[in-house]
Amino acid sequence: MAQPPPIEPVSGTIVPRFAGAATFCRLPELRDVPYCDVAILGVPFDAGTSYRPGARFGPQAIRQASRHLRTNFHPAYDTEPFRTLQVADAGDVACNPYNIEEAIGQIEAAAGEVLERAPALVSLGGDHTIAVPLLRAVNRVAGRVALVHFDAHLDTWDTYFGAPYTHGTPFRRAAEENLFDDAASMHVGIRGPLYSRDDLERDAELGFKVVHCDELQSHGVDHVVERIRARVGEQPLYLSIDIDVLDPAHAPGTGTPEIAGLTSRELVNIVRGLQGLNLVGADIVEVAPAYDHAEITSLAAATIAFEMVNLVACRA
Ligand SMILES: [Mn+2]
Repeated sequence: MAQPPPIEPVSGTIVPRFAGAATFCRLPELRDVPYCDVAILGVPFDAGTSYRPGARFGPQAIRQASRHLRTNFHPAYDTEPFRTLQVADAGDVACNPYNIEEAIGQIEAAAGEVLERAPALVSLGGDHTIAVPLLRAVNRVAGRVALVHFDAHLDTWDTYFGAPYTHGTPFRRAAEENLFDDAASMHVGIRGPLYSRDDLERDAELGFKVVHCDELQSHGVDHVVERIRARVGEQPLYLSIDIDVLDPAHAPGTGTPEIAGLTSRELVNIVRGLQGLNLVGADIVEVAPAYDHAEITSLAAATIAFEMVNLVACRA
């Protein structure tokens, strides 16, 4: 039996974009669709933050900002993503705000359930702690992924105040659990001072390559895109995007801002350069709306999440 066409969001030319469903891009909910190609999952967890808290309110802020997007046709990809793919909002993970380990289990289980229905998952954080359970869930269906991590910070520290699971440590835990292919993984956008002279060395021991922000400044977007594409190849790709990779002028609403970062145009253009790669999972994390102004940060995050859907649509 032929698959029915996707259930699309109501067009913004029929119902104004400020009205209608409160889901991501006003999409249908996962429970209301007969099948799903890409699921959007909110992960409102921020008990792993080391400085400003508040990313628990990220998913709803990103959904609210996503109303503004015109989603019928994307000229940069030549796609009609919600017409060629069934995309649906899977709601939020109910995670314990007082117990990090329990929350991690809940996130892993919820992401696993969604991945039983949808082959690709785009998660909205939440702080960066959530990357560990998300990578575990993606790993079970896609194997060891190529991990491309956009962030001002390495996020490969060992512990904070004795805690192993925090928003500064997810990729050390993920490396210990062998969740990504260390020969195909990299950080992009790293900058700023570090806790210790050894931080970069310890990070390199995990196999990561680093595109420092200065390299982007000196060599440009196309060069960075080439480096990523050469490293990832045809492997299943997981993109983890900490919104603080953007300069605070482009993303003030975040927990640990770091000046001299990417512009939103640079980030969007790098993502667009990844067309054709085999994206299986993504997260956009660290949007903390209490520090945002005029939805600058949440609109950037919503747009990036939509770009991710278009990357999947390119291969459909
Ligand atoms: Mn991070």
